[in-house]
Amino acid sequence: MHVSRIFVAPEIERLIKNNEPVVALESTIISHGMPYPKNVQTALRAEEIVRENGATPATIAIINGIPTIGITKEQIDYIGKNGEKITKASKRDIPILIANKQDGATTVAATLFLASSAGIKVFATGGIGGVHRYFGDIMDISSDLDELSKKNVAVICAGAKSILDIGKTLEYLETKSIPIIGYQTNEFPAFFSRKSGFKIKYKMESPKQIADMLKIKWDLGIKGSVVIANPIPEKFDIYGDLIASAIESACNEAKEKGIAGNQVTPYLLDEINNLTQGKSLEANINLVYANVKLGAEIAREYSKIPLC
Ligand code: PSU
Ligand code: MN
Repeated sequence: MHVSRIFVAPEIERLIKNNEPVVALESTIISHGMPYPKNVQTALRAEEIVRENGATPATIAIINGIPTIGITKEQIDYIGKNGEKITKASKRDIPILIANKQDGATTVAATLFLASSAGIKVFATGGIGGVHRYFGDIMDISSDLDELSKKNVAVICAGAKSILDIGKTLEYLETKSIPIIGYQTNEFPAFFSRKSGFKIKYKMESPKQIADMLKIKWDLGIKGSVVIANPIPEKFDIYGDLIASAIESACNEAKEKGIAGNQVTPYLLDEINNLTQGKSLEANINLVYANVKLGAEIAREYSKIPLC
């Protein structure tokens, strides 16, 4: 597929054309979500897990002004090494980075936009952005939520962290008609923990059941994503107080220091990692692995459904 101003790696292009399973992966998680070198190791291992589960990964980033679907291992390393020096690119940043021939690590919103332009149907990540805490004072709603309502690409995530206002985030998703499916659960997961206290209406047991529903939704012309909420594997769940107090003090500190805009999430992730002595990073890495595995399984099932 030749999409104007977007480069799709030839392997990925061929697979999409043949309706073979491809899983999109984002790159802000590499540049801003984790420290080097674990960010690069995680991104490469995530790609391997997708392959081990019968699909092909397409990590997405803007390289030298070219939105690229399926960056190379060397490019993953480059983004990871340069970390926060690379622009965190949401959808609104894309045309500017192209015009300026700059690099960009794509957020969920930007990755959704680019994956969808290339014809990819499944995207796996760690966590989506949402409505931030203190919404009354600071109107911070991630553009991830808006893009989720526009693109026919399923997003597998481990729910939303309680650095966000989970209740308001769920309400916003409802307003935007974005279905939320709990993978083998009726509770919306809170990223580092399997439980958030918020129930979700629909639970599905298998990748096939999810793939069939996606096909029905998009056949009907109901535009937009479906959020597939996959709880962190039990073994890595950070229960109760440890994570709650780390999140609480990180959020207060960010507010006191006046951290704002798109710097909030990276700042909090780093601070929470320090406060939990690395436990939250381990959790983050392992929930990503679980999500990309489920993403590969869903993409495989989706590609088995006859096109019509
Ligand atoms: N949550 C994480 N790690 C991340 C992000 C979210 O646990 O790296 C990134 C994703 O790329 C997401 C973005 O799309 O942060 C949301 O940022 P903002 O709230 O500024 O829209
Ligand atoms: Mn924001």
